[in-house]
Amino acid sequence: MAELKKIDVFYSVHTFQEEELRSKAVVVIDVLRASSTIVTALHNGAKAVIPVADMGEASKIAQNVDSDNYLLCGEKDGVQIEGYDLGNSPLDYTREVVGGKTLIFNTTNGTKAIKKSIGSADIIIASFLNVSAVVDTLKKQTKDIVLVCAGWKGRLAMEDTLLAGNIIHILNDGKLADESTDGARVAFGIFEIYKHDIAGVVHKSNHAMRLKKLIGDDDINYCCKLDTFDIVPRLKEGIITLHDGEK
Ligand code: 3SL
Repeated sequence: MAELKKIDVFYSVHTFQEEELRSKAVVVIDVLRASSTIVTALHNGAKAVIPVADMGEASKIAQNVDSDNYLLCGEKDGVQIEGYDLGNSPLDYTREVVGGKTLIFNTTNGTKAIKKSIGSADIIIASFLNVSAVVDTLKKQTKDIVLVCAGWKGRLAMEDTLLAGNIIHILNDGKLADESTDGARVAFGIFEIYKHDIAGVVHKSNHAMRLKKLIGDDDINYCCKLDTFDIVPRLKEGIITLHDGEK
């Protein structure tokens, strides 16, 4: 039997230090909605996504690039930022809108999680939309794996926890390594309990409730779809593309 992968799970941007990720392979998870949006945008032909930590960084980059080729995208507390070309609804990132463009992407938790992971050995982006492709990539990974859930302002997010558990579950054929970390045990256990009703549980999550008040159900339904895309976005030198990750 293949050896079970050693995996840790961090539950929000605030629960780890950058040093803890050095030499690790990191998977960033923000189901609602940043990682789902990144996966969708790249699938729909966006050239690249530049994650930024805040509005200041976003506008600095935007001022120095040709606006015909770049789009300024993102949200604050779920709402499109004034003056931005797009918010954070994956449904808006169609081929017509994002094809050939580089996206400067600024979100409340997701892009902060990605930025904080810079410095690790490898960084890929996971959502339910590309979970099997992510697992296939992780099967070849020789480094220790850390699943970084973006969470919400320092809190655990149920939807991210479920995806972390789903990744561990598929990667280790439904088993948990004896020496698993507490983080991995919790995510795996939550997934085991709710695996037959992922969408139902995501819809009841705190973040889904917040989003429903702002924009309704459509994004949540979309972000719960499994294995829609066979792609793995990867961050290199500060830019997310498919070049190294596409299978
Ligand atoms: O926190 C984030 O990065 C966002 O994905 C949150 S929201 O879904 O746009 O509200």
